[in-house]
Amino acid sequence: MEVQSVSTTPFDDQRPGTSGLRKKVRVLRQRHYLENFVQSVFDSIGDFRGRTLVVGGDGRYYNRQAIQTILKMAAANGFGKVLVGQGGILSTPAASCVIRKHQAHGGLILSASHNPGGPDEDFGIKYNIANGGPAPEAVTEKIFSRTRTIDRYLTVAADDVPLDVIGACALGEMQVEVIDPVADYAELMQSLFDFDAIRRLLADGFRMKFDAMHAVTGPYARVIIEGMLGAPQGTVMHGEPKEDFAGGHPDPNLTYAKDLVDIMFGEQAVDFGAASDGDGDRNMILGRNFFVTPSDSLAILAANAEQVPGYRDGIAGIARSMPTSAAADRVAAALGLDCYETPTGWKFFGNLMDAGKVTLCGEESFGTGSDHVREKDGLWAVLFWLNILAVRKQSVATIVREHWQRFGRNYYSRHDYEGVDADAAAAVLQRVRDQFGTLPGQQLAGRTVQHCDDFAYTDPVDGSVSENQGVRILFADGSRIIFRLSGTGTSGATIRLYLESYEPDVQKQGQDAQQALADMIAAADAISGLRELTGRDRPTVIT
Ligand code: VG1
Ligand code: CO
Repeated sequence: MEVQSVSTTPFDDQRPGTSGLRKKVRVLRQRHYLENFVQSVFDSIGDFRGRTLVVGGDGRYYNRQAIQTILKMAAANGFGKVLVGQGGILSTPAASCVIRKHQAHGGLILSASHNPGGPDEDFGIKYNIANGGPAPEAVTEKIFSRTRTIDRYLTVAADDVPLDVIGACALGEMQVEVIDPVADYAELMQSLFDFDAIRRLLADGFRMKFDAMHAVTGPYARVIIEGMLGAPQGTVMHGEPKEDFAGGHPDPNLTYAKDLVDIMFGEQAVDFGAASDGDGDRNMILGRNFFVTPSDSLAILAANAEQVPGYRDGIAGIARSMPTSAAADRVAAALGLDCYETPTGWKFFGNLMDAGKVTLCGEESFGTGSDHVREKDGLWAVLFWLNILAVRKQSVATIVREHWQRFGRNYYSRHDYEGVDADAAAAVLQRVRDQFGTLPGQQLAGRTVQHCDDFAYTDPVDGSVSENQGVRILFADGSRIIFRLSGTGTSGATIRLYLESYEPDVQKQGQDAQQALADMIAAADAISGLRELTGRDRPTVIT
């Protein structure tokens, strides 16, 4: 089969963001656009001749077409083999698992995660390295600089590869193996959690619902939760992956996972509810009439890890992204473990896990995971909770309240202002920055400002430095106000305002978070001029 070298010219703005390149489908479908990016990846990842590449996606619109393009380019560029999920499906954590298990050179994951899908919506592509995790900044910068000089890409003229039947076929010199997208992942989950105990819990009348949001986790949850763990059929809601997520927004939060939230806060509430996002790496955990914040969830998993077989021998350390609440820090301190604070995005956790410094990681944005893979993992978090529930035999709410009693409660909220004018968004952050010199020592929201900065991170393993990762106002009592611009949006800018205050007094732990944080919210607006500069009078989404 003849390799063709197709001449091309660079596109503007192919810089990978928080997790890869995310664009509107109509942008990605421009002639040569996807090819340019894929070839730029291949030109930036070292010698892969004869080695294996993993390819799969969340099943959204354009997934299959993109995979066919990638397979032909992989063959032309000299990969030995591509492992591709049946039907083009691989959740992000499953892709990470497959890369590691089969010692692949890396993988291409096709997803725009929690962003909507369809011809007028979003698509994305991300490269993961041999450890199964997102490419670190050194690699994404190399890819980006290659996109600016690229002048040719390599492909082969061939028929499309059938993706729906498990088995192998040849594409030129390269082998394409269509694999069961669930099998390797399910086996890994079984090795970590006490499936017998969870099976008994479910057989004893414990009721749960899992909302796959018409996205990638449907097949995984059906096999694992309804199949292996024996939950009744219908436990998995919206379990059929759809190219447009049935018109929904596959983001597992209180706003978008509405059907599940209605059940869990209504008269039909069951003992446990959970949801995952478009590509299966996020999770939301609910009890009967009860929402567990992702920051608390990380802290609770860490505090209960010894009850789970995969973590019985203890955890090495904990890492959280900077905007995530400090609830996990308190658990780490109590257990005598190190706790690391990284910039937003999973790529920063990989080095820490590879070096054996941390076992559990989490982000406030509904992401939790461990060193079993190098991505955050939605179903893993759900199974971790089920394992704890099976051992402790208490309700979700009781487990969380007992945690607050012991460690104190970190009141926490994130306010997102989506689709804001980019200049206005930059001006909001700049206005806060301009006060860095005068704020420390001042009283704000009844607290003393201690320190302000632009968060910067020096990787403790490789020494690389990442600057400008969020504007922070830190208070003497541990409270925080943080402003950050999103790196995953595809239209306009998104301002994220993160608010946190610490409450050790059990008597005061029962408030609504928005009420408990009301002074902080008002102070954040006063200092930044957010409403005035953006013309918005309220956030788009509050979590
Ligand atoms: C958001 C979240 C971040 C997460 C990222 C990818 O990024 O805040 O915590 O790692 O999405 O998640 P940003 O730059 O928009 O704040 V996923 O599930 O979209 O891969
Ligand atoms: Co995701």
